[in-house]
Amino acid sequence: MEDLNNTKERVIIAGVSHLQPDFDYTMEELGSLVVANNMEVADVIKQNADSVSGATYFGKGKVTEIAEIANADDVTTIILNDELTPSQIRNLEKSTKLSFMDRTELILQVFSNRAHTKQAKLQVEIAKLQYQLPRIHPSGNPLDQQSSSGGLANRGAGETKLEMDRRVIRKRIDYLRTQLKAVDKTIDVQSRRRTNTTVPLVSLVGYTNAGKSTTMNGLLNFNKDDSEDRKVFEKDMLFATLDTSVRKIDLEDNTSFLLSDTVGFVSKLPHNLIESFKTTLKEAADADLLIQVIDVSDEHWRNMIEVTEKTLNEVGVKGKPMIYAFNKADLKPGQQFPMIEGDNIYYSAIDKESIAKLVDLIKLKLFANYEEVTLMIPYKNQKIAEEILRNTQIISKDFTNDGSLLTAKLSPEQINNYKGFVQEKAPE
Ligand SMILES: Nc1nc2c(ncn2[C@@H]2O[C@H](COP(=O)(O)OP(=O)(O)OP(=O)(O)O)[C@@H](O)[C@H]2O)c(=O)[nH]1
Ligand SMILES: [Mg+2]
Repeated sequence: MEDLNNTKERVIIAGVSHLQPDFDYTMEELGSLVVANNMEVADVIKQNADSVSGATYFGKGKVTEIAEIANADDVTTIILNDELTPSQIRNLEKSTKLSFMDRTELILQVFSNRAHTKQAKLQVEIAKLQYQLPRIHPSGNPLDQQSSSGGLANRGAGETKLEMDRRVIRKRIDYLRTQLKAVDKTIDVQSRRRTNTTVPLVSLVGYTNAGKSTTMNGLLNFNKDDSEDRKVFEKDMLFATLDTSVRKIDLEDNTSFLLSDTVGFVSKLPHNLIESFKTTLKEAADADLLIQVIDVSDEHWRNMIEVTEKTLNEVGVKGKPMIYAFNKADLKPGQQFPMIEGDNIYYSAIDKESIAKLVDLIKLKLFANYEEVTLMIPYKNQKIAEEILRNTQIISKDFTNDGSLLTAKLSPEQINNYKGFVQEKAPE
């Protein structure tokens, strides 16, 4: 969202190192998340300590220092690099009179601002309520307005206000889950599984801002009948994409595949959020091939691969064939591109030649187990002949007295589907 009035809230970001090897990097990223949430970083405070304090996250001296710096900077909000316990936040707020927001809440806010589709909105709201559930307390809880409408009379005997508030939140989560299920179902029905099972699915995955959507648009451009309205949204900001888009890419040789673009990852992505986004990531789980897009011009790219693979594991996406697509090679001095090395490609999503090379690699990976077979399809099965002509790479066709004689490259699944018509397989 653009801020036209330029009245961004200034905040301080702060964190304890507690033996995290990538501490500095996660702090830098916290700064980017702050910017993504339309706020401004006024100061950065770090504490080097092997562990966090159970009561206040920071050590005592640091808490005093934070209060002083905030005062001098004229800042009232501190953003923390980890997810804190509800009591840690309360203790910090009590002793400093400042307000504290942890990394989880910040990420939830960014997602909340970015959510446009009904599915994304529901997913984010569920994750937000789950985050709030253990954190509400009788004073100043977020659902005061809703819960007060029932009035005292509606409360069960002995039920405290806190219990009632929690009950209201749980009910709301249940309600939203039912809604989400209905939306997911509609989307699933629209998905390729119902309409076309023979076209392989390729999923773009990776860190946020790596260039997944730009890569998708590059591949759409490459498509033989490209049209503007099939493009997806790409922008230099964290979490530009929150939902999944699937597009069919038709290649010149009559092969095609479905391509999906989805939400990106970030380190310490809240568990609740990952849970709620599982359905969004379903396309990746169903994919025949994953393209992990990596911003190779960012010095932290190794870290980003690690986070991406850890998150994919968490949502149960394991052991899939993968292309490592090192993007933004144009921004890395001295990096040769486009260049393929095994399963790796160095490329730039905004460079046509790069996209052509990427297509080569996709084809190599995707159609590696395809075989050339000859089929004789009697004219009474004309529909099947049409299906093959439409969906596969045809090597030769001949319309004989007995029927259509087609030689085509088929997947093992297709060969099985049409096995009654297969005449011979080409020699290995
Ligand atoms: N110079 C250069 N810029 C690129 C390249 N690929 C992507 N970008 C830019 O990087 C920014 C992020 O690109 P997106 O495609 O939106 O990234 P994404 O991975 O979809 O990000 P999220 O949807 O936020 O997860 C945009 O400003 C793109 O124009 C590239 O190869 N070279
Ligand atoms: Mg995107």
